[in-house]
Amino acid sequence: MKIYLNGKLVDKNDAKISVFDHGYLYGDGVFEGIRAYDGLVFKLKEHVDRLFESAHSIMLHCPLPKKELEKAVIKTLKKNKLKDAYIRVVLSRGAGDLGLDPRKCKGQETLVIIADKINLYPRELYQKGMEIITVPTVRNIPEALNPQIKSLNYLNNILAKIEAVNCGYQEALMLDHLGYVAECTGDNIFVVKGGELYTPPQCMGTLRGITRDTVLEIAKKMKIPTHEHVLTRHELFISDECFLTGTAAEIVPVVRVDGRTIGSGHPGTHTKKIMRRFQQATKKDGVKYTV
Ligand code: PXG
Repeated sequence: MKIYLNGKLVDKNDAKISVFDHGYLYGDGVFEGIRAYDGLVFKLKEHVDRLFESAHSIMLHCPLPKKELEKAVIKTLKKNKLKDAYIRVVLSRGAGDLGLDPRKCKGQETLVIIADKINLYPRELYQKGMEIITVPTVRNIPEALNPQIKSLNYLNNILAKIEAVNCGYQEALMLDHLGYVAECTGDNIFVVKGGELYTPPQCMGTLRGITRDTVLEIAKKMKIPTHEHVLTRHELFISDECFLTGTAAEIVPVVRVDGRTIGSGHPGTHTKKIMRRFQQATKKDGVKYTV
């Protein structure tokens, strides 16, 4: 496997960065998770735009302009001969000293691109649906660390994941500081009620997921009314259908929340239709390449 590291494609064993990198010392950096489907990088431009927005917000410079970064992603995929892949772009502050001050990172930022295979959950989970649980750890408040910044500091989400796993669940439902539904640890959440689709607005402690946006577009095309609206746990419990969206997980039906059965207890008809339409979208919305 070859890894893109600061302009070079190097062997996995040679892809090394400094222990003084502030990405490692403090989580001072940003990242993106992107997927390629059959030689097409899905929503590449949207992912690169979001990486630049996250970087801008933390005053972090990307050594490559957007178009060059897109090319670097494609180059990494081609080098690894991957038509289907999960791509991780990581941009960190680079090596500094043992202090927080980012001005001490005088050298180059660290830019890494990893292209690999990923299967987050077993296939049958997508047919049977998932059970999730609300965890005590609430999502970071936007005034402290805005969830729109896809930073390398994922402890908030990791703590939630640990709490879910400790209770025997694969995924955690995170609330915001006001007690409204925010999102899961690496996925946005949707419900269907009375044939209409609801998801929390991005201001409520949720990342504006690219899969989330894709699902909203798909639903509009399917003439399903969509609402970006605050949701309570009660509204999840009494929904007809529920599902999660994310680049890594794609679309995961949810059939139980905190022990409450959702709808029939099986993946819903709208959910299954949206899953099919999403699969079709992955075949056209992106940047093509050949291996
Ligand atoms: N919310 C959060 C907090 C995320 O980290 C999403 C929603 C979905 O966004 P996209 O743009 O991918 O539709 C994410 C996605 C994982 C994993 O292992 C997921 C993400 C990052 C790292 C790992 O599931 N981000």
